Amino acid sequence: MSAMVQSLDANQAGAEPELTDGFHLIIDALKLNGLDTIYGVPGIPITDFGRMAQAAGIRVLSFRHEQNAGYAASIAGYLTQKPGICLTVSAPGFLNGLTALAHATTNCFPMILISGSSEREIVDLQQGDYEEMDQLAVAKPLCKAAFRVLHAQDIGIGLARAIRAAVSGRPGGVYLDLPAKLFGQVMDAEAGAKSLVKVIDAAPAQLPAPAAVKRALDVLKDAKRPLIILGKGAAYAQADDAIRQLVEKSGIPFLPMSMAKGLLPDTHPQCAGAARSTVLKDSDVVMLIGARLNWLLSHGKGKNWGDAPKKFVQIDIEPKEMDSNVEIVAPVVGDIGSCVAALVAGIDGAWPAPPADWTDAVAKKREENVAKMAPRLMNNNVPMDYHGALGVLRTIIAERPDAILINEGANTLDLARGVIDMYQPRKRLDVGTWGVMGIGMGYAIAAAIETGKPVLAVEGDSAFGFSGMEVETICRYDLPVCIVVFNNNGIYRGTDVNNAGADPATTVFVKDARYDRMMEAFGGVGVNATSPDELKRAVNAAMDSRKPTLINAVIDPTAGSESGRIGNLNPQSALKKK
Ligand code: OXT
Ligand code: ADP
Ligand code: MG
Repeated sequence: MSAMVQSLDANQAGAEPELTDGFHLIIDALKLNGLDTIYGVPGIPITDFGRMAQAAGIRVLSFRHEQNAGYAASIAGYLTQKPGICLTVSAPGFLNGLTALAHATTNCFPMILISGSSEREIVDLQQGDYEEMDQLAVAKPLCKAAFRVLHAQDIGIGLARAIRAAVSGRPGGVYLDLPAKLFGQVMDAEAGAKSLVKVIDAAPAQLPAPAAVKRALDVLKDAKRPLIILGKGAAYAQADDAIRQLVEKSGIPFLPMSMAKGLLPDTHPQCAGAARSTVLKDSDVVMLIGARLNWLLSHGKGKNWGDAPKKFVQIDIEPKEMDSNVEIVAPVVGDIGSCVAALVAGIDGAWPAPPADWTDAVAKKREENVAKMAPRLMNNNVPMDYHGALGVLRTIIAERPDAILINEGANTLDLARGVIDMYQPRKRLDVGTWGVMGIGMGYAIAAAIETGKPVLAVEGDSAFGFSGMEVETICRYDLPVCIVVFNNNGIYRGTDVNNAGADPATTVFVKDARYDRMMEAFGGVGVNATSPDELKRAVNAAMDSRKPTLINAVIDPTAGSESGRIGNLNPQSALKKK
């Protein structure tokens, strides 16, 4: 306020200093920090801000629902190591974006949710303002940090704090609350420019302690059956060469978590992706790189890990991650690039190759599983089963390894993860730590925008429904996105029956729906594919033309299983068991 009064006084004195306002300061602060893309939905109080940002050269992608814009921002953060920006209106728009902010935090993706908010004085007295909500308080428990800016002169510092919080240490989601009044606040332009902050070294290298590196190398060197698990933190870190060197110099088999597939090619001779159960069960030393021992790794214990005693080595930027589920005998805390480089430096010519009986056993299991799957991928059944349809997509990705694959669903997710080999880092984007449905179209849009590469989104029909309206967004921006909806008439299977009444069962949808027509409604290409051959032709045409395309892939409704490969997580009904 004082800055505004000063500039008015100066005006009266005839000096006519140039003025700026909250709108322009936010735009300038974003641009100064290289944040040139915003994903959001316009409305009070941010409509003009979106227009002005666009006029100032920021790319503003306008979505149909904030959750999808938020997922787009979250994956933009993952792909670029810069916080993805999501912009929403107050209360309901903010809440719609919040799921994605929590998702970003859970997955360790840097993102900033910027929401306009209502008048503080009225909100705090709960006097019923337009879209009244204490958004800062609501956001706080769901993100890494939350800030509110009340004065135009604090915009620079506010954004700097948000950027640092999002990308430093373990990345995550940050909330930035901008009350409506802030946008119109006026201040002296020169003072405003000076108040902006260009964040220097936003994610500083965090070097591991030499003793921690030596301890890890000693444990690895003594291993008889070592294993490296690569997680999406390793992919995020963009330390691709160092990781490849570590794997190849050490000779240790590696298991990629879902989004780490392609960090080294799935066809690499040391890849144990197709021998997952064996390597988890039989390994004696496991080094985790950017992967948590959460539910996706059965918390590092139990029958999936077998009876053989295990030692865990863990590389992570977050010290509190160590010992979160089981004892970590050699914690290496630091950024993955620095930690892996330090380990590589410690692997010299005298490094013992892992015993051949171990690497041979892993290779044998892998070959067995690959051979078992191969004939299933070549079937030309009509209606298609998952393997027939996925076999086609596997070949297409092998031929187009720089395409980005988005994947969600239950069977559609779990089977695609196993079937479709990945060849390059950060090309497979999926449901992540929460197994969340709804990331599909937001991820597809951001992947196309951030990388310029063609995108193939492989979607269960249920999964697609969570963000399906964004096909209009894809058409509006004319993005090179090909969506394949695995249409099996429902969640897991399309065959469930409700014997208790006229309503359909809870897991089934309208039978034989034509999702391809949704795309046609907005001017994109729609194809109904009933056989693997038709599917192949349609996907290749879409990838070549880069035209927005939706292929309704008709899948046998009996082909899937309940909850895909995680049916064991469903609580069993005690009554059913009796
Ligand atoms: O070693 P073994 O012998 O065991 O073999 C393994 C590998 O070695 C081998 N393999 C290979 N063999 C040959 N060749 C190759 N290349 C190869 N690669 C691997 O294959 C096996 C299996 O390997 P995998 O997959 O690596 O191993 P596994 O044991 O499965 O791994 C365990 C996990 C836990 C790591 C893995 O399963 C995993 O990552 N799972 C993630 C599961 C997940 O997140 N699922 C999504 C959630 S399900 C459910 O919640 C759904 N909902 C509810 C809902 C959600 N989620 N969100 C919201 C907001 N609201 C509601 C809903 C609504 S799913 C869903 C919709 C479902 O319906 P859709 O229509 O969308 O989808 P359809 O099911 O298709 O109808
Ligand atoms: P996945 O689901 O693939 O197993 P997780 O999301 O569980 O992977 O784990 C990612 C881990 O990577 C997190 O513990 C996070 O702290 C860590 N991480 C993210 N970025 C870095 C980085 N640059 N350096 C070190 N660790 C990182
Ligand atoms: Mg389905």
